[in-house]
Amino acid sequence: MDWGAIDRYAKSLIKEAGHRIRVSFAGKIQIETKADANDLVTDIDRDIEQFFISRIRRDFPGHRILGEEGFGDDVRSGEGVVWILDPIDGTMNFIHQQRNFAISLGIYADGIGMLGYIYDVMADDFYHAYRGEGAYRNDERLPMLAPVPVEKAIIGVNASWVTPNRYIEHEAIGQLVSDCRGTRSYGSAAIELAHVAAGRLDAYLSMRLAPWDVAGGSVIISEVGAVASNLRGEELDMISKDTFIAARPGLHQTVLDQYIRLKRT
Ligand code: 2AM
Ligand code: CA
Ligand code: CA
Ligand code: CA
Repeated sequence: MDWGAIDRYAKSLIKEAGHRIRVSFAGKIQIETKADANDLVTDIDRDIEQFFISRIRRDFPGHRILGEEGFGDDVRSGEGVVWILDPIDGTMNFIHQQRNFAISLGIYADGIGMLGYIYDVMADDFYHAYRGEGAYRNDERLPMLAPVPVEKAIIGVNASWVTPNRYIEHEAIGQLVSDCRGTRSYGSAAIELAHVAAGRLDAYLSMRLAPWDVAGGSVIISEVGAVASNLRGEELDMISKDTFIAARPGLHQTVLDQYIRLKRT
C-alpha cells in the first residue's frame, strides 16, 4: 500500500471539501434535526460526506468508508482499509457560529490508525499525522507531550456531565473540575483532540462519541504521546459509540482512577 500517495490524496480532498464548506455560507443552509431537537444536521453535512464518498469510491474502489451521515458502507469490522469520516464535526457550531467546526478523517488498515486528519476549516488549521512519523499542524511538527499534574491541567469537558446524567457520577467529575486549573468546551470533539495534540488542552473527555468523532484525532494524539481510551480504560474499537478520554501521559490514568465513576446503563 502506498501510504504516501494516499496521504497526499487525502490532504487535497480535505482542502477541497473545506473550500466547499466556506463557499456554502454564501447560500441558504437547510437545517434538520436527527435524534432530538438539539441533534442537528444540514444539507452541507450530507453534501460533503457524499463528495468524499464519490471520490474515494472512484479512486480507491477496494476501500470502505464509515461516515456519520450514513452514505458510506455498513462497516462492522476493521478489516482492510477503512476511511472513517466526519464531514462536519461541530455541526451546532457550524450553524450558530460559522466557525469552530472541523473535517475529521482517519484512515485505518485492519483496525490500525495509519493516517489522521483534522481540518479546522475557518481557522485554516490543518492537523495531520502518519503513524510512526509524527503529528503536524500546518506542516510544523508538534512536540512530544510531557506529563502535567491535575492541578496544572486544563480539561476539555462539557458542562452537562457535571449535572446529573445517566452515564457518570457527576459529583466525581465535579471534583475534577474543582481540582484542575480550568475547564474548556469547544463543541467539536475533533477540535478538542487537536488542542490536546498541540498541548493547549491537557485532557478531553466525553460520555458518548462515535468512531468518526475520534478516528482522525486518535492517530494525531498518539504521535505526540497522548493516550486515548474509553472511560473504562479499554482500547477504542472504531466500530461502536463509546465513552472517551484523551490526555497527556500520566494524567490519563490519574483521571480514570480518581475521577471517573461510571453508572451501569
Ligand atoms: P457532530 O457535531 O458531528 O454531531 C459536541 O460536544 C461533540 O459531540 C461534537 O463533536 C459532536 O459531533 C459530538 N456529538 C454530538 N451529539 C452526539 C451523539 N449523539 N453521539 C456522538 N457524538 C455526538
Ligand atoms: Ca451529528
Ligand atoms: Ca462528530
Ligand atoms: Ca458530524
